[in-house]
Amino acid sequence: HCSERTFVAIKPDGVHRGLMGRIIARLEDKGYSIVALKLIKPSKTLAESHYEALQSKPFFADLVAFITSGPVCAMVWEGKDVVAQVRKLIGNTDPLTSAPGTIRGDFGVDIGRNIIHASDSISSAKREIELWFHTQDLIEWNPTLHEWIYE
Ligand code: YYY
Ligand code: MG
Repeated sequence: HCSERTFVAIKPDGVHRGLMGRIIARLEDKGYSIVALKLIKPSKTLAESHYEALQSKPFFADLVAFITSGPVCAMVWEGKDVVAQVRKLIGNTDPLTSAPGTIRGDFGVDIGRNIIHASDSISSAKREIELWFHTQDLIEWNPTLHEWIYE
């Protein structure tokens, strides 16, 4: 029940603004477990592959320049329905329409500085985890709190 995984990245604005700890705390507080974490200055190739579906968008070059400026806090999180639930926790793409209480709704103003990325489907999660991490860097562990989070 808790083997679903998602890729989450705190973007350079979130790292520069000192939001890493608070964002990680929100995901821990919800009941999800962290499987991998690294601070990385992504290459242009990595950023372009990550956002390959947006290649034709007018903001693509700015988006890639922003992400590659680094640092990015890249993570994998695990738990029941984690893909959809983390999308809910981060809020709408445009912080002006993301609900208060969401990460983007609480911490962001501008769509091009919306703090955080999270995979939008199970298939994109799989693709993004493989793109950002080696299999051996995904840590298998058994949080003892699971007994109090899952029935
Ligand atoms: O998945 P999500 O991040 O919520 O939105 P996407 O539509 O995948 O766009 C990725 C990324 O691109 C978004 O987080 C900010 C940026 N962006 C932008 O700068 N301007 C837009 N009009 C749309 C997206
Ligand atoms: Mg997206």
